[in-house]
Amino acid sequence: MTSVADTLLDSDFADAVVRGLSQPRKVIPARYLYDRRGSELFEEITELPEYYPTRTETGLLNAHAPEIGRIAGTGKVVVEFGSGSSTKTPVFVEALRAAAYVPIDISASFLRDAAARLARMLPELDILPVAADFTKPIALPSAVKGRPMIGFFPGSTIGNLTHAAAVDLLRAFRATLGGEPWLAIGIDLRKNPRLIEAAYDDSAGVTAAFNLNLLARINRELDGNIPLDAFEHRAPWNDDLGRIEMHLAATRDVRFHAGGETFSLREGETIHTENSHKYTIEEARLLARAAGWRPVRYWTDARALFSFHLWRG
Ligand code: AVI
Repeated sequence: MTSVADTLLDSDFADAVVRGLSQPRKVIPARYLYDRRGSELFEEITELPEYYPTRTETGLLNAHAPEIGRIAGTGKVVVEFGSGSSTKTPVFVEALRAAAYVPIDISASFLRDAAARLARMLPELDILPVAADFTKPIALPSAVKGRPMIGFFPGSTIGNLTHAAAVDLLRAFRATLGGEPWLAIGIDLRKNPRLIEAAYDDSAGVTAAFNLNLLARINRELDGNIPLDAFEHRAPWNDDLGRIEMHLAATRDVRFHAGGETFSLREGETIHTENSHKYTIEEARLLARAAGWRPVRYWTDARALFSFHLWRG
């Protein structure tokens, strides 16, 4: 069934595609990678041998969530931003002995499924889902307003934003949580670029399928006729900007229509579809301060692949 949110999203998608493909450097915002198929492919990515972030962060949470509870205090309302499938949630809400859990996600259907799954696992937990765009300040359910809050933002999703947008988002989190909140956030670390490139261009081709699904989505939803065999996935490390990028590169000159417009790309020209910024520990702490948060503690794994931080508002 199509909800109001889905309908709004569709017209946003059309605008973003037409605008993004009309520019000299073609770009489509990364959030459009996540239709149902894209979300399924992303779940597959998280289990790939090369994709170290999910496994490493899960290890950090298993090892340190009780300590986070001891430092921040238990019995708070846990607000998860962009909760998705909520896979890392149980260990966190249990260690924090959460008074309630508020998952926020743009996809109402994903939210419903994840909340139902979590309710079966943790029947005692009060779950109050909110379908909203978490990049803007959000009014939380009145049942939890004014209660002590801890935001939960795992997965290094913060890395998908430019530095300026990341600061804005972290400020919006403070506004949403209100009072003197805490934030528990996962941030992927800068490391040997070869390791990062492998994580974003895996040997099984799942990340390539995830990226190319965006073109298939345009064909499906925006009446497009993009020849998918004229594009390939690329994931170059950009050392100056400290980020891995995803692009869809034309393997030959190509012309197609989508969203009622006609577009053409020369061989080698790309559509930029995602950035995933990597931070040093000091950069992550600076990011916190720039957004009005005070870094309290952080944890990393033995190989320094990934970091998990606790901040105070
Ligand atoms: C969702 N986000 C944190 C992922 C990342 O690692 O930047 C998205 C992703 N793109 C390709 N692989 C994973």
